[in-house]
Amino acid sequence: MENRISKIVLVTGATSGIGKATATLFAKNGYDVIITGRREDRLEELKNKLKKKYVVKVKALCFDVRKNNEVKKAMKSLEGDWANVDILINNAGLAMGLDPLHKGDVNHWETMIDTNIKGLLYMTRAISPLMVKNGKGHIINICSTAGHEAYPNGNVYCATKCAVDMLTKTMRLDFYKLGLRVSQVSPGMVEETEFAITRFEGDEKKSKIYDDITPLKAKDVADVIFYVATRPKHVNIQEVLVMCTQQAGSNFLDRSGR
Ligand code: NDP
Ligand code: 8X3
Repeated sequence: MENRISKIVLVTGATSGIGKATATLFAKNGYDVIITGRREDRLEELKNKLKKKYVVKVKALCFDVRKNNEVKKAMKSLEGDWANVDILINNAGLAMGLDPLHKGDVNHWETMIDTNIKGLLYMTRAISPLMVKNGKGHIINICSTAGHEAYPNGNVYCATKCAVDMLTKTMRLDFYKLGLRVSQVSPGMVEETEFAITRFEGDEKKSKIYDDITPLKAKDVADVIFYVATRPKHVNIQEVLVMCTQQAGSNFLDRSGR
């Protein structure tokens, strides 16, 4: 294993947005990447593109992070070098709905809890034992400003990201004496993603939340994740909170125009 030249990075939720931009940036820099998501056509398209453009190895795994049996099966399918994931980027996640709690949709809540919290846990449970055995590895969780600050109608989404924040902190306590790094990147608003269209279930009008502000772009967040992942072994960036210039917090947005 130590003869491996390239490092292996696994990015969950690589079919769009931040995950796709991150997988692309790592491939561009010579990493072999494992890309995951539920949309097989997108995974195949990205896999072919990255292999051709950057001449790296790419493995596409199509599964639902909410289903532990699918997670375990997908991770067990990794053979040889692929099994030794150096960097796990727990990115798959979503918001659904933006309503006060008494009007909330319970199915939305369950989807967010199952994806953002349980999915991250299932992935980490599946990947971390080998990292522990190898005495090295880096887990980078994608949280959000929503995990640090409440905003109106954010209720369950904010709570799931708050859980991610606490899991990052507690995982670090579990792993820091075992040679593993645990980091977290918490972005504010990010465009070039499907975040808004997913939150508002395809309603294009409601999803136009970036018209009067210049938010971060997916590749800005990918840059941060890449920086965090490429520090010397003795350096662990525990957390990066990153927002666009026109955002000062979850509830402080300069919407005076792009
Ligand atoms: P996108 O909707 O563009 O990407 C979400 C990704 O997650 C997709 O690749 C999707 O793939 C994957 N995903 C969702 N549900 C599942 C599931 N059940 N199983 C497997 N994969 C799943 O949004 P973003 O890029 O913005 O989101 C990435 C992360 O960034 C999320 O955790 C989000 O909460 C966080 N974030 C986003 C911000 C923003 O403003 N955009 C700001 C702060 C944090 P597929 O549908 O193919 O399964
Ligand atoms: C995404 C950022 O403010 O829409 O996590 O919740 S926000």
